[in-house]
Amino acid sequence: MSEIRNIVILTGAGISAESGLNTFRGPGGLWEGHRVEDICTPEALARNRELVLDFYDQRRAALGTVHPNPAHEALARLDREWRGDLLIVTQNVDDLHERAGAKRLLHMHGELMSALCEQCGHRAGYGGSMLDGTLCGACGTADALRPDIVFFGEMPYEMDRIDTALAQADLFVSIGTSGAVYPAAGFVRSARYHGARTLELNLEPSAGSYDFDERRMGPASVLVPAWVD
Ligand code: BJW
Repeated sequence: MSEIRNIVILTGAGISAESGLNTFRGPGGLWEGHRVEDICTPEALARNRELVLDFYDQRRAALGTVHPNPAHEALARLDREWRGDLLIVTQNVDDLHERAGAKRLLHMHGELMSALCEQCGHRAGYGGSMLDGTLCGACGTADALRPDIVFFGEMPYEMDRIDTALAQADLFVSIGTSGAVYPAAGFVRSARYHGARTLELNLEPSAGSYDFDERRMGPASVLVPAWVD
């Protein structure tokens, strides 16, 4: 990697699968028997508020039972040791990258362990239930907290920072994502357009697999440490 200085890494649900968290698509990848695209919308939250808040309360609680796997640990090692610029852009709402020790990380689709106030837009770390009428710490409104998760039709976080990093990347690596959801699915083309080399690490080829210069297929817990080391 001698000619490489700036690295952007995109991760998806596949990197956390071997930690025991379900992916969204493919066999068994259903959200309570529904397509994620039908449920993860602001409209569905408005229609079924209690159901959705309860579902995320349970997901938040379940995070405590899972642990980072060798793929998260390898990326955290790379983050610690890489002297050039590096940005891990995760689509995942779990906190396994940070628990493995990654620092140069952003959550473009939000975080399970954070709440968003629908009244004032304040975002803050949150570990409890959103069904108990907790007041927003910033504006004091009750019953206005929702999961800080980017639903379909909402703008992902930190797009300016991501676009800048993609434009400066020498290497773009995509790990464990199906390439079914935009704008993340378009990052490979953007990085290539700006001259980056592109690599996909996945269990099976993603929707945009042939946009990558190189593809390696297998479980993330094996492929990612092998690539990093
Ligand atoms: C392994 C493995 C192992 C398994 N090792 N690998 C029509 C055309 C184009 C776009 C649109 C369209 N209509 C609407 C849109 C836009 C829409 C969209 O993309 N829709 C598609 C369905 C078509 N996107 C949006 O609305 C986004 N916002 C937006 O576009 O704003 C406007 C904008 C304009 C201009 C610039 C920027 C923005 C918002 C998307 C929000 C997504 N939110 C979710 C929330 C889930 C909440 C929850 O957790 O409950 O984010 S949906 C869900 O999908 C989640 C994920 O982050 C995301 C991606 O899924 P991911 O990670 O790829 O998982 P899977 O399951 O799909 O794939 C897993 C992969 O792992 C597979 O490939 C396996 O092979 C692999 N794998 N085991 C390695 N052991």
